Parts: sequence; C-alpha cells; structure tokens
Amino acid sequence: MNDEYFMEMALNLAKKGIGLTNPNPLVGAVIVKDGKVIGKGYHEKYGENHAEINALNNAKEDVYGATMYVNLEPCSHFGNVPPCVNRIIESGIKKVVIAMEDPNPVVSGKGIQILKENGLEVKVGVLKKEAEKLNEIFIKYISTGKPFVILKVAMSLDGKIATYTGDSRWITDKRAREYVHILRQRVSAILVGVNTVIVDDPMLNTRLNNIECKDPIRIILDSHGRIPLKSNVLNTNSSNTIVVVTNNAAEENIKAIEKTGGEVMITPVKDGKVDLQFLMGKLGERKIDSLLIEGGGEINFSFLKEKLVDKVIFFIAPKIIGGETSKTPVEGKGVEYLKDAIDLKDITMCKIGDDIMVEGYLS
Ligand code: AOF
Ligand code: ZN
Repeated sequence: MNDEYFMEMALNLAKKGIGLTNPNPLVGAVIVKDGKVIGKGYHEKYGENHAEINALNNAKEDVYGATMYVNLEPCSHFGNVPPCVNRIIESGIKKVVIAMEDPNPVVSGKGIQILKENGLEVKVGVLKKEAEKLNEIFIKYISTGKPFVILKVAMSLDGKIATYTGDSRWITDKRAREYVHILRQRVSAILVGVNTVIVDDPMLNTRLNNIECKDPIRIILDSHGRIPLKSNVLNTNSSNTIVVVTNNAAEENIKAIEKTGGEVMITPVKDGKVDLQFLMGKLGERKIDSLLIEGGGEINFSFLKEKLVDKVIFFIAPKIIGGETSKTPVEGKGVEYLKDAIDLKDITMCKIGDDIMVEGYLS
C-alpha cells in the first residue's frame, strides 16, 4: 500500500465531519504500522478533539514507531484543545505524512517544524490538491476572515429559471434537488432575497434522509424590511434567521421583525441596496465561514459584480422553457463587452439523474 492509499482513507474519514466542524476544517487521520491500519479518527464536531487525537485514542496497538497520515498539518497552538504535535511526539509516532500545510496563520508551518525538530520524519504534499478542495471553505475563511461564497443556480437548457408566468417548481429533478440539501448541510448559512420569500415562502432548511441534518443560518436580503411576518423563515425555528436591512429601513419594520424572533442586521446603503462587502465582513466576524446563495437573478448579479463569489454550481435541466420575459439566473445590467464576462476556471461537470451539474471557480 502506498502513501496515497492511506491519505485517501484519511480524506474519506475527514468527510464524515461535513457540516459539523464549521468554521474549523475537515480533518481525518490514519495510523499505520507494518503496513496495517492500527488507528483511525476524524474531527467530529467543532470544539471537540482534533482528528490526530481521536486516531491516537482509537489505536488498537502501541503506536510506537508507526506512521500517521493526516490531511492537514497538525496544530501547534493552544485553542479549544492543546496542540496535537505534543501528543504525536509523546506517542512515539516516527513519521507523519501530511497532505497540506495549515493555512491558519497561528500554525502555518510551525507544526511541521516542531515535528522535525523533535526527530520525526515529515512528508508534505501527498494528495495536496484533493485536500485543498476538501477544505476550500476553511482555506478562504481562515486566511481572509470572510465566508466562502457558493452561488447555486438551477436552470433549463435555454438558461431560464422560471416560465414567463413565474412557475419554477421544479426545473431540475429530484436527485439534483437532493444534492442541494447536501450543499445546505455543508455550509454555515444560506442567502436569498426578500422577493424569493414573498413568492415561494421557502423553509430554507436541510432535508436529507439517513443522516443527521444541520440547518444553515438563513439570511434574507431585505433593504426595506418588507418581509411578510408570517413567512416560514420567521416562523419555523429550525435555525436562526437574519434579516439584513439598510439603515434606510423603517424602525417599525425592524421592530416587527424582531418581535417574531428574527434577528435584524443593519448595513450601510450601497447603490440603494444592502452593502454586500460590509455584510461579508460582519458574517465573517460571526464565524460564518460559508454562504450558499440561492437568490434570484438580481442578487446573483450583485454578488458577481462585487466579486464576492468563490464558486458557482449550475444545475442544467434538459428542458427548454423559452420566453423573452422568463427570468434568467443572472440579471441586473450584465457586462457591456465580452472581454468583461466573468471567466471561470477549474471546471468540472457531472450528471445527476438527467440533469447536468457544472462547477467552476472564480479567479
Ligand atoms: C480542527 N480539527 O482535526 C485539526 C485542526 O479551535 P481549535 O482549538 O479546535 O483549533 C482549530 C485549529 O486547529 C484550526 O483552525 C486548524 O488550524 C487546526 N487543526 N482543527 O478543528 C482538526 N487538525
Ligand atoms: Zn490539532
């Protein structure tokens, strides 16, 4: 068995923590002795043991002389828990194979350095790309203090998100819609505009069979505080709801929203609307490391225009809707020339049921 084999095992263990560790990373660790796995662990929940400690605690044999595979550099700082490097050194592990350095400025390289200074052999970079992809949210958040923003769209083959009458349920098939709930499980918050609340009255929670679900915080962009007080997002308490208004919103609207139990966040006005840059800073301060935008065309364009989107996920249904007034996924004014179009990189594509999913990143 080679290093990649055991690192893949560590990455798969790390994935078990999806949705439960935010804003901390997804980490898995595997301990191998004489070619045999003797301990496994992963970071199960925010604030609890790191993966390395769980793997050491779960080891079925003496780990003296063994190799640890872990997808993130072991930590060297005192945070919610003591430094993992101390426990690794004390345990007698002789080699640590790491997929990627920790982008957290309080660790970045220090964990590796301490291991080496204590005579351990360290190998860095095994399945680095896969590890970076798994922790794309953590990398962005820990290095900028702002959430990783995913823009999700479900559209027809001819680029419509509704018919000319506004009928939009459902464009994509059941399987693609289930995948959206996996995305909701992954992120800390989900964002829509008040018009979506008025028209669709969604719950914006996570509904998945078979797994423990975590509902993202619901964020509603509502410059003037027009949200209907009877809407589902204000009356189902699966998770908190933050209604984001501008400082132009009427005081009585703010009070009425607060009375329902919803939280109101006030931002400065930019172009007559919520100042999105300001909002991202505030969400980061509240440890919201990731945001899924399920808004309409106006909101999608605003986020793209402000260069706040990190990743897009487009579900394309094999349907043709037509109609010059039928809504499209990105509206607003658009760009003037093709040279100004938003280019995506690292594109991947797959089929989910009969729908196509395209993922890409913004530079
Ligand atoms: C984790 N889980 O398995 C590893 C982490 O807030 P703390 O004390 O739990 O520390 C979080 C930091 O520890 C995190 O930002 C990352 O730098 C490092 N490694 N964190 O939550 C883990 N290995
Ligand atoms: Zn640690």
